[in-house]
Amino acid sequence: MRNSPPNPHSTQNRVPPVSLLRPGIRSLLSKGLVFVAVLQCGFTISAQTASQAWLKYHPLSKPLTVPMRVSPLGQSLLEQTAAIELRRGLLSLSGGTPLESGPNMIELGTVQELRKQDPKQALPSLEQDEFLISAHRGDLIREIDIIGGSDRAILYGAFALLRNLAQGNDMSKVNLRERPAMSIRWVDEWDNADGSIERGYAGRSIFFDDGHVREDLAPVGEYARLLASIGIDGCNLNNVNNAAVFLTPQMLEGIARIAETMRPYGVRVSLSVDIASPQKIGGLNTFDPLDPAVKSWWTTKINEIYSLIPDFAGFTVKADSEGQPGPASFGRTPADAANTLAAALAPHNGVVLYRAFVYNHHADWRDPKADRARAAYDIFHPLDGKFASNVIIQTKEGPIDFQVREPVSPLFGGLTQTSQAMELQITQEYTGQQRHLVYLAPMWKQVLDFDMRAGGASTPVKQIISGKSFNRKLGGMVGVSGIGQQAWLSSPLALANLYAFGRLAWNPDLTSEQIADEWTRQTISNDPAAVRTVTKMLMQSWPAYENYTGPLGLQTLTDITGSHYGPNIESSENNGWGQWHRADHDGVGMDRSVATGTGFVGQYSPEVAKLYESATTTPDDLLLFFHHVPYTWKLHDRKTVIQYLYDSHYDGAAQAAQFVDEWTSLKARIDPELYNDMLPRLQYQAGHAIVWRDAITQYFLKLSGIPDAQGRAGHYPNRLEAEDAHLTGYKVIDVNPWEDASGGRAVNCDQNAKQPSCSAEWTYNAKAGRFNIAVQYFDLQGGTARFVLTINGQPPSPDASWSADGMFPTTRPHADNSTRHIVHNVALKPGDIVRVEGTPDRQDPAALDYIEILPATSENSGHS
Ligand code: GCW
Repeated sequence: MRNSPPNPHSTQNRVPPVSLLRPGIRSLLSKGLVFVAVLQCGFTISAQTASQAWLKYHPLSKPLTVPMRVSPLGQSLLEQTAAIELRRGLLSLSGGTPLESGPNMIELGTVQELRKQDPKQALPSLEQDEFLISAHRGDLIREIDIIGGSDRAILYGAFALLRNLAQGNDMSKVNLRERPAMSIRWVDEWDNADGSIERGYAGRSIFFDDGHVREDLAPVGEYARLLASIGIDGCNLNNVNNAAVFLTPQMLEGIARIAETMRPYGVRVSLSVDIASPQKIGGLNTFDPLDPAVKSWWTTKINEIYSLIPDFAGFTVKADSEGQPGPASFGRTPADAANTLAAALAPHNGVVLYRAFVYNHHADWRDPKADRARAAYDIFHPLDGKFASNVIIQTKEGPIDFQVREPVSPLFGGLTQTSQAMELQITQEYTGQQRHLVYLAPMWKQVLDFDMRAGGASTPVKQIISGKSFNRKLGGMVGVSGIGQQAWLSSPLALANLYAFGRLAWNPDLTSEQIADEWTRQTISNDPAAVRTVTKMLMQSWPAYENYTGPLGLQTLTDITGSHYGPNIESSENNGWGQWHRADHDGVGMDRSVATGTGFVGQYSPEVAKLYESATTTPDDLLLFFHHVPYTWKLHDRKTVIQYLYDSHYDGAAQAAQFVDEWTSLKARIDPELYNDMLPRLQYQAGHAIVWRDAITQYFLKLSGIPDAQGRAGHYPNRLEAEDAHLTGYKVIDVNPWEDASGGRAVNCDQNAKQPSCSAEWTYNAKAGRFNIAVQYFDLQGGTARFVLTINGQPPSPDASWSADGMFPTTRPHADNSTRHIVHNVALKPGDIVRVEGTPDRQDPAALDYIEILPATSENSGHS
């Protein structure tokens, strides 16, 4: 199947964000007066809405269990927002019941407001972002109070109430008191000023275009709603690379508009800064962080920012990393750079999130002691205690780079006198780029729950980053979000990751299943079968992806110098990037032990190091991250490493096929638009999982010389290779890397005027019957080739002709764009001529890998 185009935007619930309403309407809305009218006339300002994500508020099948009248005690912007959100949500959940005017009500207020109203009332003392929701029932009146430690907490309470109601929970006797575990709950955008997004897979930026802040900020307001609904309080707007331009006066004015748009939702903006800005845009001849002129430049710039954006949250810094300038150029440390910024931000309560992602990407791969995994700890641990109190060290969850599985970064246990945040990726850079379903919460949970045993005590990562373990005021979680104009994250199910990120930053003790369940109920349906099936799919998706990409701690075996998408096993080796797996003829894995390897293991506390130091005690799923072992090494269940590599890839691909069947089982139970949007994505994934499976199993078969005990790897009895076909016009090509194509080769149709199309023909000579025919081809960027399959000159069904119109990376045939189209239920008998005709278009040469004759299935089965 081909990848479907982006989701057409849903038109449900188009109500503009609070920030875009004229003040007059805003105040009427906050009093509840014109809300029905607003809902009805639709206000179609923004095509991109929060209702495309989880804020759908589908009408419930039962009557609401809470009063519909919402009465805020105060007038602040956030309290108004809370009232508006509640009215909007209740109206929609109740199926449009007119707003009540009787005595029953939901009352909103801060602790101070309530105290003012009734000085005798016993009130709890609440922290800044803490809320209490409680129900009171008298003889004549039902009331629900949402009390906040601040007006933002009231907004969080309002969303918590709606979240529960949307899941069908009875809130008539509610008594819910919550506060966020972490003070930093930020999303990072890697948006560029030109509107492109680094590692974004959902179209262009909602913030920037062509060097400016966009005129239309309606989607930004909708995004802020989404963020606030899960308790996210900060949004860093721009890419950590190439950030200097964002500090120009013209840009800052635009950023102030963004801040204004997000402010009604309590989301504060921050910026990534380039440490070389004083030189790049400030006209100085240095950016040495200890130079007085540089310090004063930053102070002036920061004051300018705060004069435009009084609640500006702070800076994120990537320095001395992957070509970005940094303090090392002047012999200064990250602490010197961070503290210079921190000093200028401190009077405004701003913070610096300094990224620990600092490493040498020109490492010597011939040096067995070189190890990128060591870098963060080696650089930052010695600086512990040297950072100003408003500096937070932001560390990626693992020591390499968002791979499908890594151990937890040892730095979390190595900074006991420094505030820390964990950075993770919501955008699926190394995990299938949203074309593959990968629910990441289980992966994040493993990190959050991992006990670093720092100082020999219980110190799970979640306690460290929430500040509890080492008694720090600041700390938290930062998610690189990658949202864009195409339905936020392009794939509807990928939004579960954004949701899960916020929920875990609020409460890292929630389980991934609970979060999947909540998300599904709000987004898809409360139907038990739908909830069960979608939750199951989500929970199985990361293990499945790990199985068919990089099991046993091999990391994602992807094209690391290119797209980071399809398989390219050797791209990790023989270069300075340090994502080495050291596979050779005898064995695989990187020795990071203290005794014989790079010594990385020694960066963990003794108890954790003891676990990883020996290959026999290292958990199987991280074995090859920590050790180089022969292919015949026995895992804990006695299976050999090589056999596990084969089995896991076949299991993972089978699991991906299963997702299609699970999804189709929901057809009658869920919204048809959602159903149809997701189905081709899952079908594509099932096909691409086979590409991954075959690439890695073929590769390790050849390298190890050890056959698959089940005879699958390298043997494809139902396949007819394009290079073996009778070819007209098509030319045989070598695919690079070879494992990306079946047998290492494919055929290309070079366009020329005399011959507008090419064909490959095979004579069928197995038993007669009905079959599915899978055509494996390469769908390149820069053109839309066309294909037709015929049997004895006739297309067997309407689905036998199709266009290669998917959106895949790169412009040469390899695994990134290898995809399959299945023609179902075709009658074949010996002697039949099976022919594929390819018509190239511009840069797309209609390249073909093979066809595969499979048992016939129904059209929407994944097992084809
Ligand atoms: O993983 C790498 C990404 C880069 C990114 C970098 C980082 C923003 O491939 O695109 O740059 O990490 O985190 O800084």
